Amino acid sequence: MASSSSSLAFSLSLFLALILCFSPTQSSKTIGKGYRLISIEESPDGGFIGYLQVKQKNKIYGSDITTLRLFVKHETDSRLRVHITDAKQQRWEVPYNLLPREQPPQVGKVIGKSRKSPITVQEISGSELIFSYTTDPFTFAVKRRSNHETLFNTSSSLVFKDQYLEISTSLPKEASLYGLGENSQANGIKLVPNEPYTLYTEDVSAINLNTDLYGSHPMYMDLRNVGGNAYAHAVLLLNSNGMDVFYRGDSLTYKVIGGVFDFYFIAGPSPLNVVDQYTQLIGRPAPMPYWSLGFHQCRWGYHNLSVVEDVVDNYKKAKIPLDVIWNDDDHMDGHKDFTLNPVAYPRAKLLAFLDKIHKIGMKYIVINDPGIGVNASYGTYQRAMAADVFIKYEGKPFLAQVWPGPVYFPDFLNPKTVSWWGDEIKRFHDLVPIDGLWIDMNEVSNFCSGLCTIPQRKQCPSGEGPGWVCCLDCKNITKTRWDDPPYKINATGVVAPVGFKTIATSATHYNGVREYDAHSIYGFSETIATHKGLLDVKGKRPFILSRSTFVGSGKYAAHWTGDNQGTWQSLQVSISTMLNFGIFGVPMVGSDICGFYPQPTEELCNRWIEVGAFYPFSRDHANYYSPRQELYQWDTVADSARNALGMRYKILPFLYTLNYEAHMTGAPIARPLFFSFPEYTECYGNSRQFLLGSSLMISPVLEKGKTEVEALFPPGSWYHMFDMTQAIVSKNGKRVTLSAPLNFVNVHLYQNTILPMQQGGLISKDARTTPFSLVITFPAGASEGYATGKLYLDEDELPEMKLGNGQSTYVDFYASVGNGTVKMWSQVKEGKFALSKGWVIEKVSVLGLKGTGQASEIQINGSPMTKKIEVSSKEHTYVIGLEDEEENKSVMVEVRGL
Ligand code: MIG
Repeated sequence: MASSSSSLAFSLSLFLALILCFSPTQSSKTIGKGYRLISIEESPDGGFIGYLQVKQKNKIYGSDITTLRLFVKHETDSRLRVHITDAKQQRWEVPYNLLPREQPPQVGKVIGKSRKSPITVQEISGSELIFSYTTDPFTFAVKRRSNHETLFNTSSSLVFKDQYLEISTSLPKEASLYGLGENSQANGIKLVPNEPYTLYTEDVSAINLNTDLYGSHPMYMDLRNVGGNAYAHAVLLLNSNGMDVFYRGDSLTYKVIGGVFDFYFIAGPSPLNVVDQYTQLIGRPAPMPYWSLGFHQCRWGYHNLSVVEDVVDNYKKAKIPLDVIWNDDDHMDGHKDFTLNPVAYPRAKLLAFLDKIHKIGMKYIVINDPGIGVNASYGTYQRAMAADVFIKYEGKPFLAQVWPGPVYFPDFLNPKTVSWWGDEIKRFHDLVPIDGLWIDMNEVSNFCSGLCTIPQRKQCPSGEGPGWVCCLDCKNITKTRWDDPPYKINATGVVAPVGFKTIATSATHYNGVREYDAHSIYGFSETIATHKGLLDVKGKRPFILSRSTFVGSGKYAAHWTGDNQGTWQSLQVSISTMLNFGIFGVPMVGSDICGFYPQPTEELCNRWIEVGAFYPFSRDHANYYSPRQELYQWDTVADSARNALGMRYKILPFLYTLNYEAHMTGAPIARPLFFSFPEYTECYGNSRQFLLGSSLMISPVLEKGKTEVEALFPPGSWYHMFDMTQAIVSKNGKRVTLSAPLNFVNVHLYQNTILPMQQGGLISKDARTTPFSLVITFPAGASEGYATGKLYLDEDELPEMKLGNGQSTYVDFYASVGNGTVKMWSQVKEGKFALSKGWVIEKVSVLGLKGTGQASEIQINGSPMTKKIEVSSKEHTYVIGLEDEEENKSVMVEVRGL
């Protein structure tokens, strides 16, 4: 069973080793006596520069760096940076060209005059975050000004060696932590003390719980309820080297095998403020084309084009929405990137097929792996060799093996590679007009470990089946301290040395950069190059799906959570991984719906599409060896899909507006409940429900045999999306058992909301042209209330997503009820675009009104409204046309006499 079996076996043993060897007390004693602060003063750029002297050297994990340079700067009102590095020599840092940010002053020259500072506690105040420190030993703390809480406090000593950095903070017991991934967290999003959190990108299947997976995001959000008020902040350790983060409940310790300490403290104080400030630093999430919010069907093993055509037909027949059809590597010739298999995917036929689906607005995406087949007659390889783009080992391209057999890996840190890659994308696009690219195996994954050569006699197979077994002649490389670092990450280091099934860590990138340092940014650098390539070729908003991610990947790509299983546990875990990626600034995320391997039961697939229909990125994908699992394969699943995806296609304008919000402010599309209810501690760890935006709550069934679900309802009124006359009123927050028959998913809309909807359809392009409706929710039965909502619309394939280009419209909707009158008005920015498209609001539904009151008069912009289609006791529906709307004028709807 292809890669899953190898990674499964490996991962199971890794898992066991973790259980056996990880203990919470492991090396919790610090090594050495830390550093003494010998001077500190203001630097010309408004920061502070200090120097630290080691107090007592030792040789554990290498020798200490004698003098460190401390740089502290309040970069913004809400962001404090604490950067510690070798005072004399430049060390490896996440490249500033990949992740643009302020540069700290150069090391090597002492800025200003050194002077002895008084040996007391000192403070450097910014606005909301205060940096305080002690001098001997040097420790520092970060405090929140407004409530005097200590957010970070490195009371124990600092360790700084070439290949081992350690620092700890204490934590109060009310801190609840989220983040530190990529990791499948069986216990949900809230971090659990004494579980290992290791960050190093690896091709380890996502079914492995609590182990490092494909991406590295050394960031956590800390949410605390202090005396009834919630405060959230975040801590990013911007470092791409492998690390273990030990969270013990009352403390957190970083053990990092290289780079520098580059901490960013993000003040919040709300969870939404945190992601806003965080993505301001690391890059705002990418705008997504409208169609990418539609449903996607993929699988590994669509053996030829007819199968693909058949899948598209069957979706249509079953009346299940489908926007995008995907190919895994089946379209390739011998698994080589940028090629077509002439027999299974003959070009002329493929072009005809694409022409047909493009005409109706459907899209086509294919996979692409970083490994370039070593094959003298392969054009991509020839051009790569000519441009000298590969990662090297001892001066020669580093040899690895992936699906095509022997491969070399492009070095995306090299600008020449980026140009070559762009050219390959262009050539491929000329061959096949793809709409996006799926970049897989970019951790980077290698079937072999160590230094390999192509065996003389043996033929190295390519392809499925035994293709994933390493067939090269390889030997371990242990000769350098990069291959065998003194401190082993993975909590134990016993099972997965840093070069295991990837590039040898002593291999070199552009400018002599070591794989040891750059390993976890491989996927990130490939993502940036792919984004540039697609944008240059198509001139349209790129869609990229990447398996490996790093801090900042969300600016370019969507992410799926990798190889899961058709099990209830994988379904459950998918929610926490998705929610974490929202916090990481990668809001376009989802898991393989119905599971990658092995196949789901029919019941599970029903439940999965009911969750997956609300993933920001919604795609059914399966392994080569899995039976077919398209949604139409079972009648019950088809039914569930029509219900759940039917709802998704009606709320597409809302999802698209969330995409816009994400792009503007970093706000996740799918959010943990605490984003909207941070004061309500009951919901802090909740990973069985989630919100889309601030107010649409999904409460799915996640267990076998259940037709009911117990759901938490934070305080307020919640309206049933599939039957708007039903509401759940939760005064102080409560758990409610909801009925959930097999084909039904519970989705509730919170009070105070104006939700823009359309009428749905089978392809987003069609759904997009249907009339709009607005649902206004007031607190149930309240005589007074308000509601707000927003809507963003644009020409969705423009590279940028913004106002001001004449091809977008933004509307803020407001409504209030009071004195027996409902008022609704809006503020339209650049309404011309929406009007030019003929987009109108046809219907407004008002939920939560008291009594059965017939409205005596309804006004729009002061004039009486003519058509009234439905007034029931709980739902008041009116038809409203907004055609006469003038640029930037408000539209006012008034309902009187209730
Ligand atoms: O070694 O391209 O996670 O989604 O179907 C397996 C084949 C390579 C791993 C991806 C999976 C994809 C598969 N790939």
